[in-house]
Amino acid sequence: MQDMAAAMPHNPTKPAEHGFASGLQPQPGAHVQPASRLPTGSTLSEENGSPKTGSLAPEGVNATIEPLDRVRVDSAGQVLTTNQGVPVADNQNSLKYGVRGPALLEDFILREKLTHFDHERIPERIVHARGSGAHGFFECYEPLTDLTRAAPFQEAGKVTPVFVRFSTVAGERGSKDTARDVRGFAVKFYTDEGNWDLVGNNIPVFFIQDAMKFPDLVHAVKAEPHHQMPQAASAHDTFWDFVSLMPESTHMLMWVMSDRAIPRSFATMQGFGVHSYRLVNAAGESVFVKFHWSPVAGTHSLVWDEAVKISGADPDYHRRDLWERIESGNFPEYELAFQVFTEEQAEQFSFDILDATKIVPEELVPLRPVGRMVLNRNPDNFFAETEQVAFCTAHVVPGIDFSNDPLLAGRIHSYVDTQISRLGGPNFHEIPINSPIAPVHNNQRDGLHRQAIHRGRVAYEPNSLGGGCPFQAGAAQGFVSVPARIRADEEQGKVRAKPEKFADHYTQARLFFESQTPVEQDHIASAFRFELSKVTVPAIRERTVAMLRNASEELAQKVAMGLGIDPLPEPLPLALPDPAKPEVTRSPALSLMARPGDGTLRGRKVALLVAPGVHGASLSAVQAALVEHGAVARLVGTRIGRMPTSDGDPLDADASLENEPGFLFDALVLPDGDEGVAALAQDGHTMEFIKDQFRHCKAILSLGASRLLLAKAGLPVSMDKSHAQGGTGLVFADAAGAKAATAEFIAGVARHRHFGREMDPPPL
Ligand code: HDE
Repeated sequence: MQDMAAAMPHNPTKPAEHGFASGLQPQPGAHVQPASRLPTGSTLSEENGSPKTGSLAPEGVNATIEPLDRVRVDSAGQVLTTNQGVPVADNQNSLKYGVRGPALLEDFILREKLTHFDHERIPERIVHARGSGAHGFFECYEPLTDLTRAAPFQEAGKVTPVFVRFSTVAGERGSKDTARDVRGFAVKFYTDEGNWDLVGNNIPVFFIQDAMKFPDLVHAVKAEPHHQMPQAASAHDTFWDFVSLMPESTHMLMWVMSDRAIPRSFATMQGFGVHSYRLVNAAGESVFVKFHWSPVAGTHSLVWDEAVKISGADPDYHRRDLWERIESGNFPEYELAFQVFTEEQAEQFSFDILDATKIVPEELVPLRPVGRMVLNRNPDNFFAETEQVAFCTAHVVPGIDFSNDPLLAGRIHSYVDTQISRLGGPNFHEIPINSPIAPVHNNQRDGLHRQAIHRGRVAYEPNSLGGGCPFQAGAAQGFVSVPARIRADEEQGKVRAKPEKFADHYTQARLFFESQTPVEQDHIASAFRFELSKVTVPAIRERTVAMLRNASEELAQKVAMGLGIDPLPEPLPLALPDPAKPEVTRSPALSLMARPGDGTLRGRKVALLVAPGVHGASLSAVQAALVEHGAVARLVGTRIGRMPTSDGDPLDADASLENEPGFLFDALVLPDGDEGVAALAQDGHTMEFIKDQFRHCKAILSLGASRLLLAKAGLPVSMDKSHAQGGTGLVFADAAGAKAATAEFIAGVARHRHFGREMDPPPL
């Protein structure tokens, strides 16, 4: 080492500088192998190691692991090189003529490093720029060969690897996770017969009916072009100007103003294919299908005040939640269901199944569960996988086909087109995360960044010089489009127009609103009020209220009242004055409350407050019970570190009231112990913490002396009961009743929220 150091260029006037001479570098051969060093369950980011140590997929169910292995890079124990593989002697100093002299142009090492750095960023997605991804698998429950020949659905237990990317729509790549927005829910199935991308959202309808309007919609919702504000928010003039002039958006607005648009986590939201697609079986028979993903953990959302606060304290809230669930083995899981209906049934519906602003109510066509998806592996590298993944509605496999939805038609074009500029050319399918597991053979050649080295002189078909290969698969094996007939064509010819039922803009908006629970309806009204209160042009606010009157008089009135609009404006004229009578006028399945989940606490975060002098044993008992039920139970202290307790061993707080504020947790436990409670009572953060937990309707367990804290926070709770207060989610425990109270609290956490105590506006 000494000899080497002497031979290396270094700055003799700064001996402590990094470099071989500094002594800070590991000696050659002394590199520690990360694999032996990483504790089980630690994350890559923590350890900067490269082997995956999170819970890996059960063997055989993550086929992306092996194909991607050929490109995974592990630098453990390796010497630093240039991109040409030349070992780099000094990674600290550029090449200069003398230590104080000019830098030299011949420094190819510096220039290569800077040039690569200068081009590290690629254009972000025009929509859905902010996203988080995960690997996993899809498992089929039973053979569905009567419906489809698509490879993932051919046998019970058939496993297909997937990569999923969740996203917000409007914000830029670095924007906050908890914006009020639609969430993308894009799934890439690496099937035996090529890649199938189900590029969906967490809301089953869309703002517009025709792809022609998509650029207008996106221009309206994104930050306004003159001053580039607001970021990741629809609460501004141009969005509401556009949608209030597009009554077809009313149904989608109801969903986007509901709590669906502020999910608690990616693991607790549904996903939908949105459009009607087709399933095609081996005999070529086809039916229509709508795709639904439902989370096993239940559908849970945030409340608006919480979402706003989280966006400041942890803009990566959903990304972190997804990462941590997977690292800790609480794998997000979703059930896939089909809604299957025939062409003849579709013709009888009161709405048009080609209209993406309409759902097919579950009461009309029930959901048929067909399989489950488990996300069990975090990406190794965000850029290589989550950023470079390219989803596309045109990626279908034999057994899946399109409907004539005009929005879908535009999408089939748009995704490939955008990838060509975003990923720098036509060969993005060769980027490892995008390349199929099924083999690729065709005569497409060349282009920027070509990876494959095609052998031989044949790049055309038909050929005899290559033995006719690659040869056409034929109808039995290859993709065949459904030979669907288009009846109206002959009378109408080419038109720029819509079918009549598309003009019924309000029936399903009403269905959605009326199917919500009163709490959800209140939240929808408050969201409209909030968003429209940010609109500066009064005519836009009034036009929106005029539009809402056609969907729900009650909602329109509430919103108008909140905005000081009196009298109500005339309802907007109806495009279709006499729409068909709907089959269903209430659909309980549309409420978030319809899917409470599996009743476990998996993935929920509970804060247990600590300060020097709390009673340790009672708090530890609650913590153990929470962990047993799958919760992440963290000790949040007046500071981090060890805290003496009143009764024995110290407790170790790994979070503080300052660095993990209350709204980041799903529930709260307040400790017993006079001294500790007094210390907590002196810290203003404690009061904020408790008030937020209360205001956001979360379960609270108060042990022994901690009642004092609730009283000091001025919460409107009766203090003389020793147990749960009905549906309020507040549980008080004394030493004798601690076990029963803990059980009651755990049930309260599983219920997610206790809206019985919600007040609008919030009390002082
Ligand atoms: Fe997209 N959409 N979209 N979209 N979309 C994109 O593709 C587009 C629509 C959706 O995680 C873009 O690679 C058009 C509906 C998701 O990478 C772009 C129309 C639904 C994602 C594009 C729609 C979606 C995108 C931007 C109307 C739900 C993120 C970058 C005709 C069913 C995928 C990119 C990911 C991304 C076009 C409407 C879902 C520009 C033209 C409806 C989840 O190609």
